[in-house]
Amino acid sequence: MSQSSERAQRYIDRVFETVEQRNPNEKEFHQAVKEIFHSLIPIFEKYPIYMEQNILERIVEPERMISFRIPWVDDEENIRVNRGFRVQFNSAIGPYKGGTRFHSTVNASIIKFLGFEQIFKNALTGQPIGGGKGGSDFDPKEKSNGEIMRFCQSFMNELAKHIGPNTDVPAGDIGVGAREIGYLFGQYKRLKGSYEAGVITGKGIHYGGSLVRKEATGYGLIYFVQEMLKDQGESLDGKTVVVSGSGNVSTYAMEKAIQLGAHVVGCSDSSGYIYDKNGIQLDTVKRIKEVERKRIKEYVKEHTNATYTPGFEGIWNIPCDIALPCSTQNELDEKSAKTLIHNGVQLIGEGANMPSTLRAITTFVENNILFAPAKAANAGGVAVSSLEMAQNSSKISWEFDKVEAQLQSIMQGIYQDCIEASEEYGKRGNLIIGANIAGFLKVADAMISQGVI
Ligand code: NDP
Ligand code: 2IT
Repeated sequence: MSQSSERAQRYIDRVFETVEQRNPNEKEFHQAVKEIFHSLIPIFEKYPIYMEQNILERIVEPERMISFRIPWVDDEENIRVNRGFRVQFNSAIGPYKGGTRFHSTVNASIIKFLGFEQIFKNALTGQPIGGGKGGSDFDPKEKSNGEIMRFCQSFMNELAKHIGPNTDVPAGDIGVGAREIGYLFGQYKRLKGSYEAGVITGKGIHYGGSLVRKEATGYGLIYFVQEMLKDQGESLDGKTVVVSGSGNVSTYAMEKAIQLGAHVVGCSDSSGYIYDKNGIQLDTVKRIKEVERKRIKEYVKEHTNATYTPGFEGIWNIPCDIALPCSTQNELDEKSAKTLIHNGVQLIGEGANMPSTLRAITTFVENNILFAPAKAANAGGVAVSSLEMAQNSSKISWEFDKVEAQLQSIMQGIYQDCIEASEEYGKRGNLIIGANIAGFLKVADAMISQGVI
């Protein structure tokens, strides 16, 4: 090891220790930080200014972390209490921007890992958006429509004090889709007494939403995968694809993959997975999930050739060319990675945030599997959110084709930036290093220009 790389390593180790001490027991946050830090040594070797400016210690500390009580009344008139969060992580390149997650597992660690990832993802889009994230440990499953609405209103009663079109712009994530965004926006509008459409994204088309936002993360993921395959002289046509989850990201990843000629044979929810060797019938999945809000196992009642297996991790046993983890963090571990490789997988595209464990990632890299990391591959959602903000501030709405073309061009740009950064730092084709470096540099340079912030 050269002297400069030893120095860089010591700096990274010292800051990582501080992160562990300052944020005890936040294992997901530690994991996200570790994943990025690993990639940065070549930058610090080449440009010691980032160490001299102590950028790392600044960037891992949120500008602000808000935690609040959400009291609400259920249908049986019990008073319930949940905990809400918003992390306003970094505003060096624009207002805080990032989704809102409602899931029973949400805690400070989950929100901070998501907010931290969001900083670099948002930078990669090339749009002027900083990093933030929010959510609650509220579990939307089995709740009535009225309960969801009252919860959203109570959540917004506090959140409204901290957000705005030029300060912090939430959107959806797990458990927060068009219905919840509508309730959140409606309450914000009542509280403010003015129509500030750009305060939240993922809105319905009839009240300020953007065409293609619903499809954006899934479509964007497939556009990114398409670029990777193009570089290999290949395409999606005829590839066998498995997609975990059956929510927003999964559904539209499946839709675009099918449009491009892929054969999608499996998807899942948190209870189990389905395998349909004839190809998943997406209309059925959409009806079950988007309209009826039921479990994925209902699918096999209508498609009797398909099978349902309980336990969501088993989905990685299905042989495929392309695996797209699109449900949640750490859903794909080392064992599943080995199974996928054993079955001949060619490419992994992360639609979810941090879906692969660190050991799974190492396994894929060591076996030369093409790997699209989340912060690059799933950036299409937030990119179109930014286009929604642009439409809101100019008070016009763009046609579907125009937004979709911009999404594709943004995903191509992200791919190019990642490839170039991976090349410059000696690891051509390693998109993990490429994404981390390209995202980091944009934010770090903006921070340095703005003084000690
Ligand atoms: P949805 O709520 O629409 O769907 C989530 C899907 O994942 C469901 O099928 C759900 O199953 C499954 N799932 C959720 N949690 C778990 C869990 N703990 N274990 C197993 N399965 C689980 O969310 P999205 O599609 O919006 O989000 C999916 C992922 O993509 C998340 O990691 C999110 O952060 C990420 N993402 C989302 C973006 C967006 O624009 N929406 C943008 C970029 C990334 P069940 O219904 O049974 O819970
Ligand atoms: O993880 C993500 O990028 C999102 N949930 C979307 C964020 C957004 O602001 O559209």
